[in-house]
Amino acid sequence: REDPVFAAVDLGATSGRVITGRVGPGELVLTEAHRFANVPVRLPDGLRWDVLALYQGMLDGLRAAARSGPVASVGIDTWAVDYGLLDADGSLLGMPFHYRDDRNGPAAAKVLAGVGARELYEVTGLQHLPFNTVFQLAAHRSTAQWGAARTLLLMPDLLVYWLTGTVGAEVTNASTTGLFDTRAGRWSDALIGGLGLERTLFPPLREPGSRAGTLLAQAADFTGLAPDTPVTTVASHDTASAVAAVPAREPGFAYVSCGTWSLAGLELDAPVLTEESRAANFTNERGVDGTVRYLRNIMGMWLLEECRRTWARGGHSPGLGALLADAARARPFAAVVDPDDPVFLAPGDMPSRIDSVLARTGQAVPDGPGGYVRCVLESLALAHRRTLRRAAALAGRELTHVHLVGGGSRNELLCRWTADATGLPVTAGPAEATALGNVLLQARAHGLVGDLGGLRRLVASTQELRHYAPRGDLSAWDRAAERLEAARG
Ligand code: LRH
Repeated sequence: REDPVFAAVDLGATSGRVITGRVGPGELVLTEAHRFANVPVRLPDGLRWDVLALYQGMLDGLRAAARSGPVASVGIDTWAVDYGLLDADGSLLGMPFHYRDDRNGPAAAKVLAGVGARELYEVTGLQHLPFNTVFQLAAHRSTAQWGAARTLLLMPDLLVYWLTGTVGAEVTNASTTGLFDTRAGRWSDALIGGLGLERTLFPPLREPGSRAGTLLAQAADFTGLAPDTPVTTVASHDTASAVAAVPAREPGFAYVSCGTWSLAGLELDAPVLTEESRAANFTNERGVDGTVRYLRNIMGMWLLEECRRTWARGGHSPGLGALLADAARARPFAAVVDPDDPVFLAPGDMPSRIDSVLARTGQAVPDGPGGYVRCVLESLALAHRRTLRRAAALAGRELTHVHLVGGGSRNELLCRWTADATGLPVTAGPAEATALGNVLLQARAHGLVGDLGGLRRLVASTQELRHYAPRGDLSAWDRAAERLEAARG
């Protein structure tokens, strides 16, 4: 008998993919069945996700997966915080907003004037990001649509609903809404009520590993998957799936899940809800098996991706390989920026924004694209260092080793400079940590792998990893870090 195959639907901010994973004793093999672009659309009333294209891309991918052999189950993960609203008939009301839409800042200020940032943090343990669901809802409430809304579904839950007809809220992702009580592990009735939201908008919670349902006939017909194929609830927040697949052999590791965002932090047993932690803007998002993802968002490869899009619009599109080679040759520490600067959040001309931050902080602008890429990657390495050190201090832990997972782990300069800047050994890979976490949670639900430790050992023993020992001059990074702190003010 062949080992079973699980289909992971993994939607990221710039692309979606359907990946199949074959899991057996000592075996974990991923195959990409289908990849498609995720292109947000700017409507007159805001930046939206093209959720129909995403759904169709998912169906096409599942059909490709079905052609390669029997599929034991399907699991879906996406980015966090964003949602669709259903009316009383279960129909989607409008296209979901993109978290980078700029309606959220003013709405956040309004919510905080009512609840208070401290109180919000004590309950939710969530870092302040202007796009947390709680703030998006405050903006959404003033629309005509709102009166018709009966159910809120986070992005992966919406896709599960279209696939199975069942409604639920997966917990790792629910923990990013700003309406989830992190200690109790439930929706916070007090916050929901206090903000004047209908409690019935929020569906019952689902734990990773449970069964969400089976395919609706139309989805089975289109994809060619068996009609009784289960859709398994995975850690539907992509970052939670990625952290579940960190190839750590021991507990106590630090991680950076690096894609469009860099999510840098630790895995803890219990949340850290102190005032220092709030002031440092660390989040306590829920991981698999009741773990806490104690981390902070860093602007990540978005800075580089958006630079490349800007250059491409100007008719200049050097390949990534050439850009990185130029960056490796560019002058070290010529310019550093704080990736957390809110000016970088919205889509747009990133090189000009970097220029404006450099002007504000009295630094010269880089010399050509390679210089910008060097600036971005060194700045990210410094942000990884600052965030991991701060996480360890706030959680009372020691840093010994960093795992860098996700697409960014393919970027050798970023891995090397993260090792050099932190002075810690870095293990890079797997690049497909999120899809692996998705597959493994399904496999576990089917009795194939053991606890989180066992699952991670399987990743460590089957996936290709690279190791970076810190080298060179830590004091040069110390000086660059001081410059950055001074520029932050
Ligand atoms: C990464 C991610 C991150 C969230 C952001 C919205 O893809 O899920 O964890 O903060 O997207």
